[in-house]
Amino acid sequence: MSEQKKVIFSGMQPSGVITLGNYLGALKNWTNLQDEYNCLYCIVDMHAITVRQDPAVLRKNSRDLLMLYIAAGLDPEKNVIYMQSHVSGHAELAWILNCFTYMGELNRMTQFKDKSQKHSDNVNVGLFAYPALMAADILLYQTDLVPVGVDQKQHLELARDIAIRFNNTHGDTFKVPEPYISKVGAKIMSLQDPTKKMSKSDEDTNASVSILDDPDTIVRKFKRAVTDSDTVVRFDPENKPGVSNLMTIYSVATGMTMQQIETEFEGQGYGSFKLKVAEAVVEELRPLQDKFKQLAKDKTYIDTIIKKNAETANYLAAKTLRKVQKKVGFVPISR
Ligand code: AQP
Repeated sequence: MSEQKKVIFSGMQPSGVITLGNYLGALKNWTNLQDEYNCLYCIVDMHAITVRQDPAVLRKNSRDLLMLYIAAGLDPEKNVIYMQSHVSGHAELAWILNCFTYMGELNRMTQFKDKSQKHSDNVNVGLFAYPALMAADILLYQTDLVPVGVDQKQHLELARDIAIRFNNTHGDTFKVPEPYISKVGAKIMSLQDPTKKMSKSDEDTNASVSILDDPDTIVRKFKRAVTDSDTVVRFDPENKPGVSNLMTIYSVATGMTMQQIETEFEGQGYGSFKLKVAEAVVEELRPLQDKFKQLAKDKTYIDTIIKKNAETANYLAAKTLRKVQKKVGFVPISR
C-alpha cells in the first residue's frame, strides 16, 4: 500500500445476498475510489452473526459477497478485500474499545433499537456492542475516510468519539476517521414499504431486489412496487415516498436528474414508469451478474485471493494493535 494515499475502509455484512440498496448506496461508489486511495473492503462476517445465521448459508454468502465485490469492479490486486474473521485483530481491538464505550452511547443507537425489536428472541450482547466492533474495524487501519450510507452515520460518529476518547486518555494513537460522502450515493427504500430502507434480511422477498435476481424477477418486483393513488411521476419523498424511491433508483442507474425523469414520464401512468425502472436496473446489473457467474467457476482463484488479502490485512492490523496493547499496559512478549 502506498504511504502517501489516504486510507478508506468499509464493509458489508454477508447476512444475505446484497440488495440493490447496498449496491447503489455503497458498492457502486467504492469502485470509483480504488485509484485515488488505499482501500480496504471487508466482508464483516463477525457482524453478521449478531443475528442468527445458518453456518452453511453464511459461508456461501461470504464467498459470494467477495466475488460480488470483484464482479462490481473492485480489483483484488489494488484493494484489500478480505473476511473480517480472518484478522483476529478486529476482535482483539473491539474488546479494548468495549472498555472505552459507554452503555448509554450504545443504548442510543437506532440500529440496535430496530434490530432488537426485529429479533426480540435474541437480543444478545454482540448486537448491543456492534458499534464498538465497527469502531475497531475502522480504527485498526488508521482509516482516514469511511464511505457509508446515511443509515450508518450514527455508528461512524460513535467510532470518532471512541477514537478521541482513547487518544485523550493514552495519547495520540488513532486517526480520527471522517465520513466519505459520495456524490451519487443514495438511500434506497423498500419496494413494499417505502418508509423503511431496503434490507437484505427483509423477510418479504418482494421488498428488496437482490443483486443476483434474474431479469424476470426484477421486472415482477418492480411491477408490484408500492406507489400511491395519484398517477403523477413527481419527486416528493414526503408525500410520494414510493414513486420518489423508484425515481431515485432510476436516477442512479441512468444518471438522469429528477427533473429529466419527471419530463420523460409526463402524462404517462405508473405502469410504463415501473417497467422502465426495472429495465434500467436489469441493464445496470447485467455486467456484474455475468462477471459473477464467471468467477463462481474458478474456486482456486477465489481461494488465492482470500488467502493473500487476509495476509495483507493481518500485517496492516498488527501495527495498530501492538501500539494499542502497549498503550493500555499489556506486557509485550520479548523477541
Ligand atoms: N437501502 C440502502 N440504501 C443505501 N445504502 C444502503 N446500505 C445498506 N442498505 C442500504 C449500505 O450498504 C452498506 C453495507 O451495509 P451492511 O451490509 O453492513 O448492513 P446494513 O446497513 O444493515 O444493510 P442491510 O441490507 O439492511 O443488512 P441487514 O438486513 O442484514 O441488516 C453500508 O454502507 C450501508 O450504509
